[in-house]
Amino acid sequence: MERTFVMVKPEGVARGLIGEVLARFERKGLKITRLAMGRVTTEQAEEHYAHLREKPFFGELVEYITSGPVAMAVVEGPDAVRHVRNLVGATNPLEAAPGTIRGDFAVELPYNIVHASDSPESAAAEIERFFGRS
Ligand code: IDP
Ligand code: MG
Repeated sequence: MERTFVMVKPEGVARGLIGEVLARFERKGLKITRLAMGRVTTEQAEEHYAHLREKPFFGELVEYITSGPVAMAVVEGPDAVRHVRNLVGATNPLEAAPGTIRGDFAVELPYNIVHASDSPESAAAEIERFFGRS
């Protein structure tokens, strides 16, 4: 069993896509074991996207992710990290295959509907960052 962290980003929440996004993980056979609405603080955003700090779009990215309410979930199952990344699709909506979340619901960066952890180690850090120690 593996755990991963998923966030429906502000435009996904604003567009009413929380249920649509989470349903895809459930339909796949994965389990949602934690769920919360919240706001990402600037401090959390800068930490969460630290790997992109040198990119020219970093400021815009932090502004975007802190711009409105988000939905956060822990999703569990065998190889949950890789299954969820497959369901989410490529980072750039232009490259995300139809049938994936980003391929079906997004058109341009940085607005790609959903975040999902890229490794079990990132998942553990992100779950602690957004849900706290459990
Ligand atoms: P990921 O979300 O698929 O893991 P990362 O490379 O970790 O992709 O990037 C984090 C987020 O930063 C992306 O989901 C997207 O919202 C934003 N982003 C990534 N690359 C670009 C870019 O070239 N321009 C604008 N935003 C970007
Ligand atoms: Mg990433």
